[in-house]
Amino acid sequence: MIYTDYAAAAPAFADLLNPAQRILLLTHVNPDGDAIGSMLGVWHCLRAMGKTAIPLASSAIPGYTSELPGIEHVQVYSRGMPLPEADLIWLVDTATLDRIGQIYTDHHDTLAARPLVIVDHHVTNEGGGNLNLITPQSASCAELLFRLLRAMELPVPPEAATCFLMGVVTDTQSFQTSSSNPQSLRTTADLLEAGADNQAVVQAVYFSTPYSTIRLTGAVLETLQHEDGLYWAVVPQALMRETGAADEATDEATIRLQRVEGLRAAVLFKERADGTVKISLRSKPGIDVAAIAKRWGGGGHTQAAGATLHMNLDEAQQAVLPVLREALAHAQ
Ligand SMILES: [Mn+2]
Repeated sequence: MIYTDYAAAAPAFADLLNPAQRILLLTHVNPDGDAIGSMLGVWHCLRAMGKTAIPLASSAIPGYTSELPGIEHVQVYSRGMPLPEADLIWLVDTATLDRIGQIYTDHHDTLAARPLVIVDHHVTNEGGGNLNLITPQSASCAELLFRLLRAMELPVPPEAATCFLMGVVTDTQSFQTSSSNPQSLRTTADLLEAGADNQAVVQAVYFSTPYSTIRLTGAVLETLQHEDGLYWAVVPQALMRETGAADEATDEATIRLQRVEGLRAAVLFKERADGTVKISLRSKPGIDVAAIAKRWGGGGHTQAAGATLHMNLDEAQQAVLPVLREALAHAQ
């Protein structure tokens, strides 16, 4: 069953959740603030209900989430680890099951054998769970979860509210994204009233950038090229090594790219240690980058999407830039 409205979904979620005692919480690989904030916010709520919940990240958490309340309970999966016992799996902020990463690769049979609930806001999510709430209009998964839990009349402790606020603030970039809407602002007001620590989130997201990230961002912006409204930059693996920047550090460059006047679409090509190339696509309304990312098995949102390309940096640029040029030409 796929719901798009949290209030309509609430009774069905309560039916599945009430008998469950051990709940495994999962989210996407290379988790961002919305992934971790969503997962940990739900964890606090389930714990307040007296349930055992296990938040398991597929890969390392971003540095700015490292001080969220309860973060020490998040386990990080490593290859070959057994999957914790659970009678329900709750997947958040993840468009497709294979986006769970190595956990999916190692345990897809186990995952398929257990009841799965999905709450997500990615437009490309096709709803592979036994029960799904998918609301692409929601600017973050965290705000959708908060509204769902409230509709289920479940307790949302202040620590949960702080985690959910992390999701809202990072996915909307503090209400700068085109997905930000009156509902996100109302939900944020409710989160603050529920005791969310806004200053802690703001400090972590905006005033704790590692020096190595700033240095990397400068070097990446040196590679910036453009052609009409199309902007792109590259991050060779050597640059990651030279600056010692963390994997998530390139997010800062992606945010900077979007600030250029007259930009219609942008792409950051990042060479990963395994030789694949991660593309991060951003666009202005009228250009659907989720559809473009899908060509290479990626996904995301209409104005912000990504994919992994199994080719080198040069080949990736030769593959992606013509597709973007065509998308821009068609949108004119
Ligand atoms: Mn999200």
